[in-house]
Order: sequence, then structure tokens, then C-alpha cells
Amino acid sequence: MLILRRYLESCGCEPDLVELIRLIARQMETIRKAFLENQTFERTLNPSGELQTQMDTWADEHLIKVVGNSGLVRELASEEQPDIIRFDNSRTDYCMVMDPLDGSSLISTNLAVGTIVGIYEGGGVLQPGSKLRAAFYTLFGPLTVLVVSVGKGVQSFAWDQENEHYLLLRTGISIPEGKQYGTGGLRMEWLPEHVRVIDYFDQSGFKVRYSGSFVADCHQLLTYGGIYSYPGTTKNPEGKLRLLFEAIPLGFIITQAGGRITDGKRNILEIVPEKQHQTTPLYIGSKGIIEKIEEIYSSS
Ligand code: AHM
Ligand code: MG
Repeated sequence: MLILRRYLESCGCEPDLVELIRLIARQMETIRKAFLENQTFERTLNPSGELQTQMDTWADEHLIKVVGNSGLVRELASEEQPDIIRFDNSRTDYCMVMDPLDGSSLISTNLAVGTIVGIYEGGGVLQPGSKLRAAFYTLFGPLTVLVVSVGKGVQSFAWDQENEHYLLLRTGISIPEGKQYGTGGLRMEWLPEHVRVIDYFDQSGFKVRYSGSFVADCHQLLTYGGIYSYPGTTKNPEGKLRLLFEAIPLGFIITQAGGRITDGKRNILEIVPEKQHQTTPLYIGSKGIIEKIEEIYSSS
């Protein structure tokens, strides 16, 4: 059975990149254990003004410590940190973006949440997604799953607790054209273009699937196809989800699986980020559906 390390080596990944991905991947066991004692919200707000959960801060502090001590990352941007962190001890040029725990409002409901990571080679963290060297996410469901792309397609692995390694689950993942959609934002605040998109889905026999965890909702796209969306609204025209920590890494993975990501008008992977906590409206999923959405936007 193929394990994560061998897969990354077989792709020609340099040893430092293999080590970095494996190092973070191994932290998932530690993070999973921390859920039991960290079930509630903190009183603190993150840089996007959202209430943090205990696990947001726990996972953030843990990963910053591990990554900082590794000497494998020069620059780190986290969804939970106001500023970019620089590590002078780094022997590499890797620049990393992370959402330490996405979907954390669902922790107290025991629905699936996960960690999202993107890795650039040099050039800082404010780069378009098309320049990513690698991206991966983990998902805490019945299995701890890791989905990774190093620019050579998408593979998923599952944590084998007994043997302490990640075993290949699915290889060469290709996103089908499905008929399901999820959308965030309050209906009363949707913009007219988004209303037209949703009308199109409803009139075309699409099912609704939305858990409130971006990483989990995107993960199901790899099996069932369809799309996830969080649009711009009258209140937040630039949407809710963060370009660096959510849109770019997941967009990279879904694109590598043959899907697409758009803000309605342009490929999100081509956007040059201007600031760390920038948000973007987004639609992510099956290629044909994204093309239809862009058609609806351009004719609006
Ligand atoms: P988080 O990183 O703090 O979890 O915030 C992002 C989350 C996404 O995981 C999810 O899709 C979205 O926010 C849900 O928002 P809403 O509750 O507005 O539907
Ligand atoms: Mg998030």
C-alpha cells in the first residue's frame, strides 16, 4: 500500500518539502486529541472579526510552534494571526499559509472540520494561487483524511493509527459534473447575480448540500461533484472566505482535480493578494457548472 512519504518522493518532491508536509500531517493526531478538552468558544475575535473557538487558538499555537521549530518555513500567514510571522532560523524558502482549523463553529456539533495549508517556494505569502508549490487539507471525519496536490493531480490518504502513517485512499482524483450546490450568506443579502445562479440550480434539479465547514463541503465535491459557494453580499460585497487561507489552497486542489474556482468573473488562482486577510466571493467545484456561473455573471 502506498504511503504519503513514498507518494511525495515518487512525484519528485524535494526532501525538505516531503518533510514539511509530513510534519504537519503528523500533527493531526495531536490536534484530534485536543478536541476533547477544547469544545467551546473563546471570548477573543480573530483578525476577520469572528469569535474564535478554543480549538482555533489551540491548533494555531500548536502549528506555529511546530512549524517555527522545524527550520522548514521562512514565512507563515495564519487565519488566526494579525500579521505575517517570519522565522529567521529557516533553512528553506518555503512560505506557508494556513487555516489551522476550518469550520470551527461546528466543533461543538461534532461535524467534520479540518486544517488547510498552502506552500509557496520563495516570494512570500502574498502570491497568486497559480504559484503554489503544494496545497493540502486534512479532514477530521470518521477517518482522518489528507488530500494533497503537488501540482501532479490530487490524491487522498487516510491516517493509519496502528502503523502511524498515511495510507493512499484515492489516486488521480477527478471531480465529476454533479448536481448539488451549497451556498453561504443570507438570502436577503444576496446580490442579483447570485440570485440568478441559485435560481438556475433550483430549476435544473440540483440538490442542496451545505454543512458550514468549507473544507468538508469542498471535500464532498471530489466524490459527488457540484459546487460550493460563498458569494459577495450587500453587506460584504467581497464575501466572507479568505483568499489566502481558504480560497487559494482549496482552489488549487479542486483545479488539480479538473474543477475550477471563480469569483464569478475571474479565476481566483490568478488574483494577486493585496493583504493577508483579504476575502473574496467564491464559487468552487465542477468545471461545467463554474462555466455556467461565469456565463450568468457576464450576462447580468
Ligand atoms: P472558519 O475558518 O472560522 O471556520 O470560517 C469559515 C467558515 C467556512 O468553513 C464555512 O464554509 C463558512 O465559514 C460558513 O459560514 P456561515 O456560517 O456564514 O455559513
Ligand atoms: Mg476557515
